[in-house]
Amino acid sequence: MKFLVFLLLAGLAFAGEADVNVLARPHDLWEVIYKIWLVIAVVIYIVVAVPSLYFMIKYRFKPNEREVGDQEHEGHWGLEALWTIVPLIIVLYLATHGFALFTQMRKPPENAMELKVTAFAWGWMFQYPNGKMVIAQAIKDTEDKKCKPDECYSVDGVFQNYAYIPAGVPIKAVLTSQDVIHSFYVQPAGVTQDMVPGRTTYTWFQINKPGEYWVFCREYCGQWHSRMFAKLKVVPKEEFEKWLKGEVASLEDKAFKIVKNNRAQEVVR
Ligand SMILES: [Cu+2]
Repeated sequence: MKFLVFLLLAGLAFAGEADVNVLARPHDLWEVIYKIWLVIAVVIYIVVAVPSLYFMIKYRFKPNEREVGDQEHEGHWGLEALWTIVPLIIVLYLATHGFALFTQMRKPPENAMELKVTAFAWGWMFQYPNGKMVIAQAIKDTEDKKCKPDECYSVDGVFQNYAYIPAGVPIKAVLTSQDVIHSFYVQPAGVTQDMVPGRTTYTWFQINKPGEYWVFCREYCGQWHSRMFAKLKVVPKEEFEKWLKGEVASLEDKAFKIVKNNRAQEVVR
């Protein structure tokens, strides 16, 4: 019993140790659990498959041999106990560890910045704590099926739909949708969360390394689902603050006007 308690605590304690020097969180937690499950799954597979194969060959049907089956052996207590207790321990460990990681993934850190994200067919609206807004939507003629991701989002060769994110700061994304169900996927952080009309859901992530990262819709939502992506521009915190205050020329405003015009045309049509 003590051993079981130790195992449960070990699962919890281990889950708490996350490397903060990773590219993005909570992806690091997924990595940990993926590796552990993979090793355990492979070991179980070998333990089950190799003897099965051996017995299949050794005790295969042969005419006039053991045709009535084995009448002499009646189970083995030691073996029964072994293959009940060992899997039980493994399952308890996986369950506790999995639950501990799940809790971490559902609980945004205290200092998280709140970012409201609203999905629509087919694009995203990002709203920052001070009210600043970025609309990410394919702004080229979307009937041109050949336009590549960067082209669909560019005006005069400049990519427009950047949502700025401070590096190394946890972001709590509060999600909803204007029309149908979409799903918010932050590629490097490995988080996916449904965005449901009339409901608010959330997820959190943190990207530590400045750069450009993709956000995709992961719920098939209609004709241009495949165009539904945005780019996160992760910049150092000071740069982000400047951008947030509008001290950096905002290409997004230009994009917003184009989007508004496009949408107005759509309504007229
Ligand atoms: Cu979508």
